[in-house]
Amino acid sequence: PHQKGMVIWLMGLSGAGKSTISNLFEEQLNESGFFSMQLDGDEMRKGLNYNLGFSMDDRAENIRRAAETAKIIASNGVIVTCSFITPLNAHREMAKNILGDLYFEVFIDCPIDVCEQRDVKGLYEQAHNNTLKNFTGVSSAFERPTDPDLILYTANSTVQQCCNELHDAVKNRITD
Ligand code: GGZ
Ligand code: DAT
Repeated sequence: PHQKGMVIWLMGLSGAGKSTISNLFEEQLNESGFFSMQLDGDEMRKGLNYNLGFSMDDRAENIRRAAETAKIIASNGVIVTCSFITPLNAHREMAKNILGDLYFEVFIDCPIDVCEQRDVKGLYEQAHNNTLKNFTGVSSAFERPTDPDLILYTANSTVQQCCNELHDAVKNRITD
């Protein structure tokens, strides 16, 4: 089958499961012969976006650059999975405006107390100690998305179940 490019935009709190789902999804796409790539906040902030922090203006610029980068890649027929917190509705609207028909919005939904219990990188503890400022969900806003294309609940389902749901939701869009 002929592959079509698209951008799967995963958003949600730190620790919700964006990177974990993106990693398994990409692996499974590539195993089935699709060509996919991942972009994520952590990686982009080490390179292209090294000069950006976590003020709302910097987050907006981080997301703008990520969306423009994803657009270039997806326009070449690649399935791009983007993992960014994307905390505000305004950020989501910007990504959608940049990406147009390429854009597919997925809310990785997980209660904050579960993210805090996971505390994958110890950042919630630092945020509560106030050694890390402007931390999403603790000391910086996260607006619940109002109209995502798909919601994946990670608190009571496995990574594999989430990837299956994601695959079902996009399978008609990645081939022509
Ligand atoms: C939120 C922060 C912060 C603050 C560092 N607030 O769990 P992680 O580590 O890997 O994911 C978080 C990542 C968020 O970057 P994004 O580019 O996705 O954010 S945004 O879309 O809002 O631009 C976390 C780490 O960076 N991190 N400090 N203050 N997350
Ligand atoms: P994020 O990239 O959103 O910051 P992460 O992928 O680094 O989050 O961490 C998510 C943690 O949650 C990781 O330890 C795996 C665990 N987890 C449990 N169930 C999950 C699911 N259904 N989907 C994704 N991650 C899950």
